[in-house]
Amino acid sequence: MPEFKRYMVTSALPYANGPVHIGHLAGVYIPSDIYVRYLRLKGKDVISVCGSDEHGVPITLKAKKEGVSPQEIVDRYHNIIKKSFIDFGIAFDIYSRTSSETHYKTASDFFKYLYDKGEFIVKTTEQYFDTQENQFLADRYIKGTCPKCGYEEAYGDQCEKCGSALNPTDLINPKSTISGVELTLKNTKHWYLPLDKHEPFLRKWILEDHKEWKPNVYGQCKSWLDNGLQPRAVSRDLDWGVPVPIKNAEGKVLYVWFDAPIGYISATKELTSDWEKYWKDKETKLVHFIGKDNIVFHCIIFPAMLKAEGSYILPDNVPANAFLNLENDKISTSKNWAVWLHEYLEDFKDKQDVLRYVLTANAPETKDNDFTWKNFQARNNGELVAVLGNFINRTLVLTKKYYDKVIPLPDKINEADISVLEKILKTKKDIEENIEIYKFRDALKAYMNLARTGNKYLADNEPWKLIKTDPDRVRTIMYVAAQITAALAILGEPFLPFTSEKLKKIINFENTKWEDVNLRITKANHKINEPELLFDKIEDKEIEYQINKLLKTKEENIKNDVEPKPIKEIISFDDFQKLDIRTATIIEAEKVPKTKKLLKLKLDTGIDKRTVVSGIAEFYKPEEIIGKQVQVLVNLAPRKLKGTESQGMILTAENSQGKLCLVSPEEKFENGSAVS
Ligand code: B3M
Ligand code: ZN
Repeated sequence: MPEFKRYMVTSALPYANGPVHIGHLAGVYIPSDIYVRYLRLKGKDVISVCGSDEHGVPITLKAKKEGVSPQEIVDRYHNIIKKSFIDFGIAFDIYSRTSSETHYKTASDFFKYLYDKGEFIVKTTEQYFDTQENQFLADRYIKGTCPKCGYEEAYGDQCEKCGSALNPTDLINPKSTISGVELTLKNTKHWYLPLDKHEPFLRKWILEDHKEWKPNVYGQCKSWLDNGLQPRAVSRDLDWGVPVPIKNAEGKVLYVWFDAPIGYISATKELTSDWEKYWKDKETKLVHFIGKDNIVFHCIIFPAMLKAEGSYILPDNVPANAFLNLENDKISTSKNWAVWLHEYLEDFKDKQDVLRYVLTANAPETKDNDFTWKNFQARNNGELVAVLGNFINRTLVLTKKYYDKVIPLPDKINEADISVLEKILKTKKDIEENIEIYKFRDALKAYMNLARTGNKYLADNEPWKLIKTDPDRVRTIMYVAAQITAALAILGEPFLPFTSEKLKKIINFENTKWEDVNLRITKANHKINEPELLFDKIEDKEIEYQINKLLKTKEENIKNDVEPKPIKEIISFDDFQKLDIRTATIIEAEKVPKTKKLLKLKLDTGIDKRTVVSGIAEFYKPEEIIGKQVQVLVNLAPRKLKGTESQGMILTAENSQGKLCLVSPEEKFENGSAVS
C-alpha cells in the first residue's frame, strides 16, 4: 500500500431541502467522522470537508410549494443541518454550501475550462416537458417503467430496483411526478460529458487498479461499465443553479451533479489557500464517504470530470454504505418515517454518543440494516452501561475509595496482568487495521472487547475482596485497571467523542494522542478527578414513547394515503327510484366451484326465494353468513356468473384496501322491507 503524505476526506453534501436523520448519520457522516478523528489522533495531515448541496429540482419545487424563494429554503435547512452536525460532534474542518460565491466561481471555471478544452459535446435533443408546469422536467421528476427490469416506479435517472442508470427517454410510459400528466417532447440544447470516451480509462482504473474497493461499490461500477457508458448531460433548463458560463446559454444551469462534487473543492478553497496540495498532489489520499445511491456519481462521473480537467487526483477509495431502515421500513422524508437528529436530541439530551454507538454497531456497511428502538435500548443498557460504563465506573470508584483518587504504585505484575496489558496493544492494532479498511463496526467491536476484558479482569481478581487480605495485590490490579481505562478514553475518541472527552477530564488526561496508548499509559501517583457516571439506563417508557410516535406517523400515513374514490356522475331522484332494494335473509351459502371469490347464496327476499352470486368468498365463510340479513337489489336483470345465474345483487361496501363487507339492516327486519 503506498504511503500517503496527507488525506483529503469528503462527505456527501446533504441536500438543503430537509433536516438530517439517522440514515444520513449511519451511512455517511459517522463513518467519515470516525475515520477523520482517528487520522487526526494519529497526527496525520487531514482535511475533512462537507457542506449543503443547495441546487437541484427538489429545492425549487419545495420553494414553489411554500411560495418562498429557493434561497429561503436552503438558508433554513443549511442552518438546521449544520447545527445537527455540530451537535453530534461530526467534526468537519469546514461545513460550506454550494450557494457560496467561491463555489459559483469554482464550478463555473471548471465548466468553462472543460468547455474550452473541447471536453464536452453539444447536442440538441427532445426532452420531456410538463405542459401543465410549463417546464422541462429533471430526471428525478419523471417516473415510468424500467426497460431493464420492468419496475414501474423507476426514475428518469435511475431504477432503484435494479440499480441501472437511465435516461428519461429510456422509460416506458413516462409521466410527470409533479402534475401526473403525460409528457411531451420538446427540443433543447445541452452540453454532455462523453463518458464513453473515458470508459477505457475508468475500466482500468476501477476494475484493475481498485480491486480493494468494497464489493458493493466495485460491483456497481463493474455493472455500469459492462453495460457501456453513454454521454451524460451536464446542464439543465432551470433558473436555480450555477449558470452555464458561456454565450447563448440563457436559462441553462449546471446539472446539480456536475456542480455538487466540485463543492468539495470549493469548500477546501474556502478553508485554506493551500488547497491545491490536497487536490492535485499524488501523495494525497482522497476518500469520498457517501451512501450507495451516490456511487455512480463519485466513482464514474466525478472522476471522469477530474480526469478530463487533467490536474486533479482521483479518489483512492469510495467506501459507500448501504441504507439504514427504521423499524423494518425504508426511511422516508416525505412520509416522515425517520428519526430526525434535532428531535432525537430533544428526547435524549446529551446522549449523542449513544446514537453514535448504536449506529456504528449496526452500520449498513455491507448490506441494508435496520434500526429499532428496542435494539437501541438493548445496546445502551446491555453494552454501554453494563460493559463499558460498568468497568470504568468500578475502576474509578475503587481508585477513589482505596487510594483517594491517586493511581497506585503496582506491586509484582504477574502473567495474567501482562496478558491483559498486552490486550491494550492488540486492541489498538485491531482498531487501526479495521478503520484503515473502513470496517468501523469491527473496529468498534474490538474497542468494546477491551472493556469486556477489563470487566472480566476485575471479576476474576475481585479486588473488593482482596483489599482486606492482600492490599499489595490490589494495588497491581487497580494499576492495571487504570491502564485499561486510560486506553478506553483515548481509543474511544473516534467513536464516542463526548464520552471520551468526559472520561479524559475525569482521569485528568489532556492532549492525548493515539500513540500514547501503550502498555503503561497512566503513571502511578497520577491524580484523577471525581468519578462520574458515563452512561445511564434507558427506561422502557422512553422507548415506548418513541415507538408510539412512530405508530402515530404510520396511522397518519395510512389516513393520508387513502384517497376516497371520486363521486360518480349526478343522477336524478327518478333514477334512484328505479332501484328496488329489499331486506333479505341468507338461507343457504356455498362456494362456487373453481373460483376464489364467488359465493352462491340462497336468499329469502320476502317475495320469493332466489339465488344470488356474490364476490365475497375471500371475506366470509359460507357457514358464517347463513342467517344473516342483507340488502339485495331485486330488480337487476339476471346475469350468468361462472355458470350460475345470479338473480339480483347483494349490497356490499368496499374499503381502500379492496376489502368487502355486507350491508345489513341495523336491527332484525322483516324480509321484503324496501330500502329508500
Ligand atoms: N446531495 C446527497 C444525496 O444524494 C447528494 C450528494 C451530493 S455529494 C456531491 O442525498
Ligand atoms: Zn430496473
